[in-house]
Amino acid sequence: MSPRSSLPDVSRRTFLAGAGAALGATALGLPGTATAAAIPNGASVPVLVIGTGYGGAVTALRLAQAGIDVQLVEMGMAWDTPGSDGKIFPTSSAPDQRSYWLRTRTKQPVSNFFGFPIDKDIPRYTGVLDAEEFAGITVYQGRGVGGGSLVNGGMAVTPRRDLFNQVLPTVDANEMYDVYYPRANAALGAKLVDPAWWGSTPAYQYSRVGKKHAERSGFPWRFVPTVYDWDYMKAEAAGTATKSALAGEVLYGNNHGKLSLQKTYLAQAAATGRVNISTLHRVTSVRPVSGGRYAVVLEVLNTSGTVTATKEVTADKVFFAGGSVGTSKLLTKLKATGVLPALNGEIGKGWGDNGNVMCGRANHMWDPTGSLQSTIPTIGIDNWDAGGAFAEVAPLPVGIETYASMYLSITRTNQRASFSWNPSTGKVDLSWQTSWKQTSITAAKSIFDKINSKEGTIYRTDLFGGYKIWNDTLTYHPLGGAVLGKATDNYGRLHGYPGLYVVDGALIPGAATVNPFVTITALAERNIEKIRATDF
Ligand code: FAE
Repeated sequence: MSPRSSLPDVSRRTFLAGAGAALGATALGLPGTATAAAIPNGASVPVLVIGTGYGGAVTALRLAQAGIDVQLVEMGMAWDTPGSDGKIFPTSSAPDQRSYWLRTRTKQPVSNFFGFPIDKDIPRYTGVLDAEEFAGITVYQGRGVGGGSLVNGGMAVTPRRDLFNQVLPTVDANEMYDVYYPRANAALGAKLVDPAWWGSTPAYQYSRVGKKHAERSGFPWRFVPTVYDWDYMKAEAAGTATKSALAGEVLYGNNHGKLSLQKTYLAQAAATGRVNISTLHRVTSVRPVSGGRYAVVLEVLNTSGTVTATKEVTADKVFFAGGSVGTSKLLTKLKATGVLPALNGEIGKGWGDNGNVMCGRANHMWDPTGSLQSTIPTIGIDNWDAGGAFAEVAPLPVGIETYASMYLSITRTNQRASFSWNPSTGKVDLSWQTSWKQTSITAAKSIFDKINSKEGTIYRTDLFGGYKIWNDTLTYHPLGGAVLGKATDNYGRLHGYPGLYVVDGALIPGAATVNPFVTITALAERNIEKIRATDF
């Protein structure tokens, strides 16, 4: 891929189909949305996929390659057209309406800096990052064509093989490690950073400091592959390409360099000519109709989030790929309200936060982490066996020297929550309690208490408000809610309804031991291969 490349031509053509209908949005100087190609009311399709994240993209590609037409439905925007500033996505340091899904104030994971709150008011808009608030936890998710791949850190981590049975005990690990993980990693474009460049570029000084401190305290660490185009990042560093990872872009999308699903699975799917995507369409209901088919109700949204129309279409088969939260909420509602009463009692259960907890450490003045920090993490500290934590060394890309080392820890935790329908609010609740994060904090402390003691350093208390050391109120990695082998059979077929499938992070029971998107992708590859062979 050339340093200045963006979407491959074929996918641009498909995603840009119907740009005329985007006029309302582009006239305001906001990114457009390809709605002209949207599925018409009353349409009948063989396959409808709800959501365009990892599970949805794998499903669409593999079915389309087998000659099956696929209709993808995505509640978020297309993210294919620049706004009046010439950019599709804003930087992390200057969030605007594009940054958040229907919020009027930002909700940044690092909410304070030197103690001062940094969140700000923004116009309500169908932006790219959803900070969805439940009673005990905020769940960050991507919204738009590409789902979480639009906003995530790109860390493409395959779990340790010896831990896989704890994650998905009913899945054959040999098959996963011999066939589906390699297939997923190849299609995602996962690659390791060039260690020599990493060892010298100012952009990874923060990582090198993290490695040094881990080593000095006796912790194993490892490079993790990512889905960023490393040649592009080198060109950014050399000043020959427009900066993206080196300009603080990640949380609200990367304008360049990141191999989001738009550039990988979804581009390949578009190239088959068998895939159509309806953006700003939200699925609200799926019910059985005659002939073993399903009626799917869709709300059409404008960029303020207002429902402007409702459609009903029918499909032979429906794949739920709305992400752990999106799929679980929909299925929980449909079971509780009697629309899909034969779904079993496992719907909505087994949800977890992948043990996510964040913290920062204050380094000495002789250990600067650098004013230039790549937003794409490259290493993890592995203390899983001794302390139950895998910690990614994360950036704090604010453009000045902060002397901070940031970490997102993924920890061993058995805490699981359930989704339930609340008839009085007409919403789905989640039973997660903030206090359940204590297990994760204890696990993360197994690494950072030791490093602090060895280095003579302390935790930062100025980053999360209220002098908090731990950000224990969020997750980036929602998992579970329609668990494989429980709510579904061992390949994601929902019990009670032939032709309904779950293909996303909802299948994974609450924790993956590492960042989850490679496992979600590999599992989707495994399941769709079986489903395509036996159910079509
Ligand atoms: P997901 O990618 O969330 O896609 C679901 C899609 O469905 C979304 O586009 C939704 O808008 C759409 N949708 C939901 N409900 C509906 C509906 N009713 N109608 C129509 N559309 C709907 O699902 N993971 C890693 O492995 N490495 C990382 O470095 C990493 N960093 C992250 C950083 C951030 C800030 C965030 C938010 C996540 C990160 N993750 C990371 C998690 C990863 O992105 C996530 O596990 C996957 O995106 C989940 O994939 P799914 O296919 O389950």
